Amino acid sequence: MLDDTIAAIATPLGEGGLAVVRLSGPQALAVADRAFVPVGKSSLKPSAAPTHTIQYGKIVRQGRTVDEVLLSVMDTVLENGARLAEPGEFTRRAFLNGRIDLAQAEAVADLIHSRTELSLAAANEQLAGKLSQRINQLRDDLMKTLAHVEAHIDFPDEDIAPDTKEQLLSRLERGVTFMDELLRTANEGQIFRRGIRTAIIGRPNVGKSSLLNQLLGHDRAIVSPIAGTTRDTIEETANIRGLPVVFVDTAGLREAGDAVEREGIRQLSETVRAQETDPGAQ
Ligand SMILES: Nc1nc2c(ncn2[C@@H]2O[C@H](COP(=O)(O)OP(=O)(O)OP(=O)(O)O)[C@@H](O)[C@H]2O)c(=O)[nH]1
Ligand SMILES: [Mg+2]
Repeated sequence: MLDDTIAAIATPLGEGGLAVVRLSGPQALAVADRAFVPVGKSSLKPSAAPTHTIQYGKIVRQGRTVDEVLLSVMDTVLENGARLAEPGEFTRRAFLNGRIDLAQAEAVADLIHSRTELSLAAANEQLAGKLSQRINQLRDDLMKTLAHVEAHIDFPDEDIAPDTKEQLLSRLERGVTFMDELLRTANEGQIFRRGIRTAIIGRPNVGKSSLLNQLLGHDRAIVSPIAGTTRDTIEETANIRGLPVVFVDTAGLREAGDAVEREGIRQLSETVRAQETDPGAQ
């Protein structure tokens, strides 16, 4: 497998002004030489370019320019026996080596999948170890308190400078406050991660799907003057002031006509029930 020359788009698929394409393997330079035409006096063809430099040129296909590109030749790690990392492998190693903890490892996934700027900021904070620091601080505080109490019980006659009742209480209260806050922001974290689910519910033909389309800014759901147009639930995420909001368009509520519509209404009641039991539920 390592003899293969492989190529992949390293940036996420979809719309975007820039893309990074990775090309590795023994034939990487030869392949790049065929596709890349250097532009300008100082640009070199890939096989002649020193590593860690950037060459300006264009990608040409059958005589026609496809795009302008910047090309960089990296060290030939794969040729020298390294294999391509599996998804998440670098993170797993960092975790196993103790370089990051579980909260940080989770943040890597959040970072990659973050749907809005705010989610991204939250994931970055967690990755930087903010959450871990605070939890470690809490743990230290509790251990200290426990040690004091136990020392006092086990060695009442020793002359250990005891924590006063006030000191103990204030430290415990600080811990409780912190945990309360953590629990409160846990909900927030879920929202950043998965979005707020919001069902659009109402009688048939009142404009539910039109509302969804307006909120999304494109025509996702079919709109028609016929009652009972929407039969399935339709889910789509919108970025509302930085928060990911998952809108669920639903079948209009009425005495269901046929089996298909009854199923749509059943799904709707399930969505609402899930929402009631767990606000962050997917
Ligand atoms: N006048 C007016 N018509 C609207 C408005 N919003 C939607 N409509 C029209 O109302 C009709 C029904 O709209 P939909 O968005 O399909 O309504 P719905 O609630 O999704 O309908 P069902 O899926 O059948 O339950 C369509 O003909 C829309 O063009 C509005 O604000 N004003
Ligand atoms: Mg509809």
